[in-house]
Amino acid sequence: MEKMGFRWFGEKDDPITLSQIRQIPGTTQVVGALYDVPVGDVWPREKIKNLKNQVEDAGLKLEVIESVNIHDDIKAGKDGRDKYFENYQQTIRNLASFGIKVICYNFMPIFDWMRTDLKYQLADGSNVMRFQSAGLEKSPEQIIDDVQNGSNGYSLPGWEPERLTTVKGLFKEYAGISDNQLRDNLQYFLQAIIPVCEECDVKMAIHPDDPPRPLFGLPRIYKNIDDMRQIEAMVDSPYNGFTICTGSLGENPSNDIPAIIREFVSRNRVPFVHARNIKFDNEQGDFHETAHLSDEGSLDMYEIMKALHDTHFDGYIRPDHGRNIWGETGRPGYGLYDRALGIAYLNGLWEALEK
Ligand code: CS2
Ligand code: MN
Repeated sequence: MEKMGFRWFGEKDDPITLSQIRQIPGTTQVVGALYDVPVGDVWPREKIKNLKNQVEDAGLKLEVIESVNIHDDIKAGKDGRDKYFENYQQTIRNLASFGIKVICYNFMPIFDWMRTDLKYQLADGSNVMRFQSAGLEKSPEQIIDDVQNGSNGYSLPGWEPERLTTVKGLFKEYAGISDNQLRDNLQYFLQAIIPVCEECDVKMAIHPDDPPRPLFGLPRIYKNIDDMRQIEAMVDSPYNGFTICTGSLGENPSNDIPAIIREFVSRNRVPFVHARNIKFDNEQGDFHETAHLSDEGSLDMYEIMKALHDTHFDGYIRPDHGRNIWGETGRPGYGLYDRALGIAYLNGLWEALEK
């Protein structure tokens, strides 16, 4: 696939190098971000330029940013959010001037994805992330403390030790915010930034809630096809787009991913796809992550790729979380080897579809 990418966490934080990424066959794009700019601040041109140059010097392209995160004042609809809109608009302009075409973001209150186990061992000896609802009976505070004291070494995104004190306060700010209010806050944000996106030719691509179900009483608004239709209608523009994350949406067994792809790719609303598989552990929808292959998980990756092919998808795509294999110990879900195998597999399916 022409715009196959690989997520990279930057020189400082990622044990994987750009030259390793360059050697994954069929990979042309790096999906990157600045990790040292506080949420809500403008991304400085100089830093974007450095990242861009690094990626291009390695023989790769940087056209997708994941993520430019959204300040909680915007998500919670606080007074004073307007200054963050201006900052976000400026960040879009700065990114556009270095050739960025897509910005992935999410609108999950407080956290990014949530798992209860970052190092679950599969029968083959590899490690993956797992989600069990039983682990969630505890209060968020208790879970936060457990994660903080956990032995995994890595924290969940948004649960980093330096952020945890603020996080406890943030729960109060979201108390009583309904799904509808969160939707209004997203619409207000999109109305402020999409005109700038249109002007700069940068597409926004919202990432699904992961897992796509209510958590800790916090509102959640991108869980299924109905949510997507509501988000699509908020601002009628192809620049108001989606990241279709097959794993995240697939974590709800009633989401039909090929049908979602067929509907939204046909309407030109999908600039970015995350392709990965998961496997359900029981009827309650507890799941763990797996290798990308259909046979390894519960999702039919052939049908997913076929839906993309049939709808002439020509956006950006990347493998998502993989297993940690072959002795790898880095960031959960973001090792080199299994994601590289994922790329080879996805490109193989695509070549067969093309022929
Ligand atoms: C990613 C998300 O690691 C992942 O699962 O797909 O963290 C994603 O980067 C964000 O939700 C997008 O803002
Ligand atoms: Mn994803």
